Amino acid sequence: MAGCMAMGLLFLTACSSGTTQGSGTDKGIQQRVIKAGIGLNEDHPEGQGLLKFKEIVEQKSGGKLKVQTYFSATLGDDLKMTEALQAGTQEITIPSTSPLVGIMKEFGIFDFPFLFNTSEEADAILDGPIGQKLLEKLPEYGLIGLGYWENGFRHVTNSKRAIETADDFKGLKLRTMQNEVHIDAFKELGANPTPMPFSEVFTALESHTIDGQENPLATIKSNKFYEVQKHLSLTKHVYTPFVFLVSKKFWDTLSSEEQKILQEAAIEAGKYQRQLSREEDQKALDELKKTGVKINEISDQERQKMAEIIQPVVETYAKKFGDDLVNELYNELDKIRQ
Ligand code: KDG
Repeated sequence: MAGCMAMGLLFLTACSSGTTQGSGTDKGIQQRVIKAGIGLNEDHPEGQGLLKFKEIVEQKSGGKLKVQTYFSATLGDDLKMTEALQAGTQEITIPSTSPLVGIMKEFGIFDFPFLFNTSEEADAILDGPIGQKLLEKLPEYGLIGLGYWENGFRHVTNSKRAIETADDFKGLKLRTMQNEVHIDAFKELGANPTPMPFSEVFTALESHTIDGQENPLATIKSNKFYEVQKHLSLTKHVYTPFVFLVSKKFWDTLSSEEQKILQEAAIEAGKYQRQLSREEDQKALDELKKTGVKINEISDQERQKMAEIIQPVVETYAKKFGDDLVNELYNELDKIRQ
C-alpha cells in the first residue's frame, strides 16, 4: 500500500478498489496474456493510448505480462466487451461511459449535454471525488475501473443540412450511443434518435438508414465518416469520457505486484492519451476542412437555446441518478470554475 500512497488520488483509489475487492496475492509476476479490446481504430488517440499501455506493462513486467491488442471492435462493441469482462472471458476494455448506463446508471451524469466547457473541467471532475466514487462502485458489477481516458467533445454530422439552430435538428434520423439521456435529449430537440452499436454506424450512414451521427472529430476522421456525410456542425453538445475497465474475475487472480503494474500503466498511458486526444482534436479539424464535408460553427446563443430545450431531460435524469450525486457534481463544477 505504501507504493500506492505516493501516486496521488487516482492511483490511491485504484489501489483501494483492488484492496477492498480482495487484494492481490503475493505470487510475484506470472507469464500472462491479457486481451485488451476497443471499438475504435489503432490510429485513433484511444488506439495509440492502448499501445502505450501495452508498452508500459510489458516493460514494467520484464515481458512476462503480454498485452494482446484488438482494435476496431474486432472483439465486439463497448457493451459486448464489457459483458465479456464481467464473464471473465476478456481482460480489458476502454469503453465510453455512455453505453454503460445499463450496467451502472450513475455513469449517466456525464451524459448531461453541455455539462463541461473544457477538457480540463472534465479532468477535474473525473479525477476528483465524483469520478472516483463511480469507479469504486464498479466492483459490484464485476468490473474494476483504473481511471478515465478522453473520448472528447462530440459534434453532429449529417447528410441533410447544416445544423445552425435548434430547429435544424427537427426530423433528422441521428444515430446515438445506447444511452437514454442522449436519446431523450435528441427527441426533445425534435430529432429521431436511433441507438446502435458503433461498428454499424458507417454502413448505416452509407446506406442512408440514418441521416447522421455524433462523435468527436478524431473519430469522424479516423472512421472516415466524412466520406458519407455532407455536413459537420460543431455542436460540442456533450463530452464523453472513456473508462479503463479490467475484469474483476481476472483482477482477483493477480498478485499485488501485477495489479500495481496495470494500475500505474493505465494512469501513465491515460495522461499520454488525453494529451494526444487534445492535439488530435485540432489536427482532425484541419484535415476535415480539406475533405468535401461542409463545416459550420454554432453561436453561443444557439447553443444556449439548445441547452434550455434539453433542460427538462436533465432534470428528469438528475432524479433518476440521485439528486445528491448530481448536486455534488454541480457544486464541484462551481468550485472548479471559481
Ligand atoms: O472504443 C470506444 C468506442 O467503441 C466507442 O465508445 C466510440 O464514442 C463512441 C461511440 O459513438 O460509440
